[in-house]
Amino acid sequence: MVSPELSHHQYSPMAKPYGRNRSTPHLTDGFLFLGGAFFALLMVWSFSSLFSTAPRFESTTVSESRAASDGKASSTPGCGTEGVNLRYDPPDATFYDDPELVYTIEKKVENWNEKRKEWLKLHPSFAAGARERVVMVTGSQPKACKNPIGDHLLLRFFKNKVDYCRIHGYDIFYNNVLLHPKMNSYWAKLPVVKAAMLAHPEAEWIWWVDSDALFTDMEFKLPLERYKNHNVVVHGWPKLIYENKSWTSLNAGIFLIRNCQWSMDFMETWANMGPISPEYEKWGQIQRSMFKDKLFPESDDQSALVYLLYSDKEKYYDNIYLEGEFYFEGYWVEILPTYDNITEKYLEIERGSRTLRRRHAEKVSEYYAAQREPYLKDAGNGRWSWRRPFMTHFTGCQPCSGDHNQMYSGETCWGGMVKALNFADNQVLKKYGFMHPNLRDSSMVSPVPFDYPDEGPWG
Ligand SMILES: *[C@@H]1O[C@H](CO)[C@@H](O)[C@H](O)[C@H]1NC(C)=O
Ligand SMILES: *[C@@H]1O[C@H](CO)[C@@H](O)[C@H](O)[C@H]1NC(C)=O
Ligand SMILES: [Mn+2]
Repeated sequence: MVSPELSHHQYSPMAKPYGRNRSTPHLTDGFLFLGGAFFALLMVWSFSSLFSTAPRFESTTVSESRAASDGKASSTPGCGTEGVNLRYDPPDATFYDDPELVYTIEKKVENWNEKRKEWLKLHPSFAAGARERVVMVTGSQPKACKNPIGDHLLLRFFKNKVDYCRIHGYDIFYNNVLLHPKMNSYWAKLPVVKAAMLAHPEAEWIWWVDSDALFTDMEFKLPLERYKNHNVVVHGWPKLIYENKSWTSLNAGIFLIRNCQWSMDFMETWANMGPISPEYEKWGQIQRSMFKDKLFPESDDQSALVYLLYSDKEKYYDNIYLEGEFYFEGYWVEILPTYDNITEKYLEIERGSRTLRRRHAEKVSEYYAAQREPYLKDAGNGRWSWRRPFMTHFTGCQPCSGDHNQMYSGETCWGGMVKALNFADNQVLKKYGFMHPNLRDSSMVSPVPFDYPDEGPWG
């Protein structure tokens, strides 16, 4: 069950001029994939159930009584779930009332676009911001981690995702059960993503993020506009798929998938190269013969995805956006050495901007992110850039099982994670008036002194 022992080359993106999609990738080195510890993944912990409706949706309570009758939004709809009516579900039949509908990965869902549309029509307060709405899905295995610090690390990785979602108004679902007994390890995410699509007809995108990946730029937002003609977005490089035929030509640990019928069909095809398939063994052999750099015999989700892109380019290449312009996820070994200089660069920017030094409520963080953008126009993206890397992925480190790839020492992995987590946490803690003065020391915090601006209304 422990997954494949991996050792292979790693690729990754280089900065690329903005704007063009999927032209030639500049790669250099990159990422690994994962392996082990993924046995299971997943789990749950829906935020909304924990904090119930009160704190997040305050604005809706005011005019709820007025809005409840027709499900209209009670305030301006955003791209998140603010301004929606959480207390309205009309008696009209929807796909949820269809006894034939099942959530499991083996059974087809048909006419999903129509069903979703119908549901949105009956829930107009959700319809308004639906095109931009994202639900993040992540998780880990059902059992305690074997690595003694594994559960602590997973908690911090999860906290990081919660922070990111809170700042940007996204919902998040954490799953820690195996939804299909055969779909374990790296295959476990597929049944969860499918279930999340059905559970969230209000969301246009489901965003799967591995438990070993974290946001290291809390301000960056996905350029969803760029993906408007695509149904799946994954970090990858066409040249490595079509010329090198490498199983690490993309990374399946983080992906966006549009909540639509195409994606339902795609998930079915994808999942059918996994352990639920009677042909599972055969798929492993096919992958191995096709990808010379794949060293383990079992069919895996990432090779399966590369296989689909390679063998049926016509069908998949136009639908799957291979994002190579920024760190949609990035290989931690490449990113780790850059945090210190980046921290310094950002401080330098802030020293020159009264606006960026101004204290503010966490809720308005996106405003300040936009104010910072002009200062980052020369920063580049991806490799060699001094922009904060969007996501750092601890591929091969296996925080939960501890069965890290032998290419790295455990200390390198755990120390790297602590540094990355604190680098990210500083961006959050600052809004609460504190910071980690030393990225290697998680327990130490200092208050952030009030930084008097030189002039202006609050000086
Ligand atoms: C991909 O293939 C080309 C030519 O076949 C080779 O020069 C290059 O090094 C390969 N890239 C990687 C990352 O393996
Ligand atoms: C950080 O900046 C210093 C000084 O500019 C430079 O010498 C060093 O190579 C940089 N380190 C990294 C990892 O980019
Ligand atoms: Mn991973």
